[in-house]
Amino acid sequence: MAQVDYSELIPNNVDLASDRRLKRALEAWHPKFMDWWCNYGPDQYQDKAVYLRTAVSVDKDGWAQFDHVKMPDYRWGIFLAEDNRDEKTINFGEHKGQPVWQEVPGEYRGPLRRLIVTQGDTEPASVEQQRILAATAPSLYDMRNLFQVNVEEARHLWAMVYLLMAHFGRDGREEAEELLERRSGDPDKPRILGAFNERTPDWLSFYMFTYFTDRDGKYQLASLAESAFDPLARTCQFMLTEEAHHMYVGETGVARVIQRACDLMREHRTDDVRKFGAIDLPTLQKYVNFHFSVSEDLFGAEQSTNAANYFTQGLKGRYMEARIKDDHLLKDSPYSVTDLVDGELRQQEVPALTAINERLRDDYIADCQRGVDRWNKLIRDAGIDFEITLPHRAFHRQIGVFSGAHVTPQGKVVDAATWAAHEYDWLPSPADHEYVQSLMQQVTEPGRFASWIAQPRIGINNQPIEFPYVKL
Ligand code: BYC
Ligand code: FE
Ligand code: FE
Repeated sequence: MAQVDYSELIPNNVDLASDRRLKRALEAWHPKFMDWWCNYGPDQYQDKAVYLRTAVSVDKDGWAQFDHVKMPDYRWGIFLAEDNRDEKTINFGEHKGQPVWQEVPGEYRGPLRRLIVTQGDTEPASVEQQRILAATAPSLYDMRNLFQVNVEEARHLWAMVYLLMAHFGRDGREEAEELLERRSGDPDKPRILGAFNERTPDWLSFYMFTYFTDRDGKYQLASLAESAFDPLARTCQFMLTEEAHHMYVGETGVARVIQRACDLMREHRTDDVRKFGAIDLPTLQKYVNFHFSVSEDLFGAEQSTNAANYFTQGLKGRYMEARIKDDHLLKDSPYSVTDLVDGELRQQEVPALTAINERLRDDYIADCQRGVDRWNKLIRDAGIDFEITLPHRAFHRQIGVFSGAHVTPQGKVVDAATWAAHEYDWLPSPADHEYVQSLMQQVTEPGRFASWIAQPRIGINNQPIEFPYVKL
């Protein structure tokens, strides 16, 4: 391979040029990453110019540069958020008040490596899940957003690989290789977390995924951004700037599907918008039920000693740890969790330390609800009597205390037969999937949109809606 100037090719603020060992490790990994990207990243369109945002530095001017680039030429950079505080100290846990760590303490090598690998694994997984969507993009604007999300998730993989290579020696290099070897949905070498082995077969699923599952990313990254291991904290802080756009794609995507349905309902005075090639609100509700419940699972068990240890050791904090008004040790604090006792859902006080996962899930659910409220406002403003709701947290769970139970979206525990009789009232049925799939026809004329989705209110980076976001 020709000599590559890595400090040029990989925009970074980690002084890559002067770290020869790290540079060598990345040089060995880079071609494997490119192989993965070309074979398991976006299918086709790799030779098309896409209007992408690239981060070339972490400051105000550098982190969002827009230009038409071909995806393989995207500059996947390595950035840590700047932190100018000289004496930054740990905010929580048994090391509270001590200086943050610039190197991995020997006793926490195992758990830190595991957290970084779990996080890192989700990033390429989501790219694999979204691989075939461009072929059915409802517009060039949407196709561009898909590719933007994909290149940034790949950058998040780079971010975690950087940490593994810079701080975990040979083990880290091996983990970096394995991150390229597991595959979403492959029974022999699946991705680590459940939601990342599900399929994302259509664009409604894509918007739901970026609304609900990328939002899990926001909360997990935010809690890792509190870590006493400072390089991890600062890496995650910077990743969060990109996460906002992914959730925007999800929230506005779902909103536009709702808008289209409402417009047709009003225009034709009917609930049956399928006749007009749109997605009816009850079907959309089922997709909400599915993606919300699958994403809730990503927070782990309601009560977890792993999570308690991560907190006490200072590895993973709570959402906005510094803003919480308590002792940040949680030795004797209680926290109220929903539990399943003798087949009934009950509130229980448990030690706050073991309820760290549940607390983060609570923050997440409240955040999910805010967007749902905005969707409902669109429906109300259209004069339509329908409300989208988040299902009960115990509904359709695979991880944690509710995983064996059958619970309705309203939070009623039912028997297996009742569940089976209603499953497809609550979750998308094969016929729903088939219907949504039947709508997925690619639209490539600039400024035009598929029948089932309204156009966005504004373009990307102040460009008009009919801008050639992808040059085909
Ligand atoms: N699937 O004690 P518990 C993102 C396992 S999304 C499969 O609760 P703990 C993104 C668990 O490993 C953000 N297994 O677990 C979004 C444990 O196994 P062992 C992703 C699961 O340790 C969109 C056992 O069950 N980042 O960035 O508290 C696009 C006991 O559970 C699952 C992170 O998740 C599951 N869902 O783990 C792109 C942050 N849940 O030890 C990107 C990193 C639990 O008994 N990860 N298990 O064999 C973590 O912080 C934690 O590992 C968990 C909870 C949140 C996953
Ligand atoms: Fe990500
Ligand atoms: Fe994301």
